[in-house]
Amino acid sequence: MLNIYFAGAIRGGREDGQLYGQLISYLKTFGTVLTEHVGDDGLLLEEKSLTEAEIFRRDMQWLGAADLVIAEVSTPSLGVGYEIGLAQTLGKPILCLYRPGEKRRLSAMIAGNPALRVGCYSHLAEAERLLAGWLRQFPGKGPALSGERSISPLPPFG
Ligand code: 6IA
Repeated sequence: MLNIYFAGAIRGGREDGQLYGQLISYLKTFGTVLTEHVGDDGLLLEEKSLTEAEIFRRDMQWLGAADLVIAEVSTPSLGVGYEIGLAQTLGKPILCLYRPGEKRRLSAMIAGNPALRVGCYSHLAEAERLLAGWLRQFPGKGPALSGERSISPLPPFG
């Protein structure tokens, strides 16, 4: 089963929080989403019992364990940008999802980065199609199976 690291803005702004939750629900049919709290304000509240250092350490461990990273980048976020940069250094396959808007333009550090796949969309169904198409290249795709947990090696990305 795939271990998926989903990144989305938290302190960058929660305007898309519900959308993250919908994307995460969809991603859960492909594997384990390590960062479910990003799309769930209830779970985020529970994070308040953790120190900032504990959150950082745990997220970095999850990022290291992830098979791939999906980042919703429509709401600019320092944390998401940091995670994308680190994921690239770690050699993780990365898909960025972006809703073009009139007020905001995507950072050139993302839009101009040849190591990233940026998928533009305007509706949830479109984002789901992008995700399904991108995830097709990875073994372990498809609905999560109960029982034994096995992680297959990834094909080279590019
Ligand atoms: O700079 P941002 O806060 O927008 O960064 C968001 C990104 O950093 C997400 O993709 C998360 O993976 C990670 N991140 C930032 N803050 C947290 C957090 N608690 N819990 C988990 N992951 C985080 C923040 C404080 C909470 C008590 C509301």
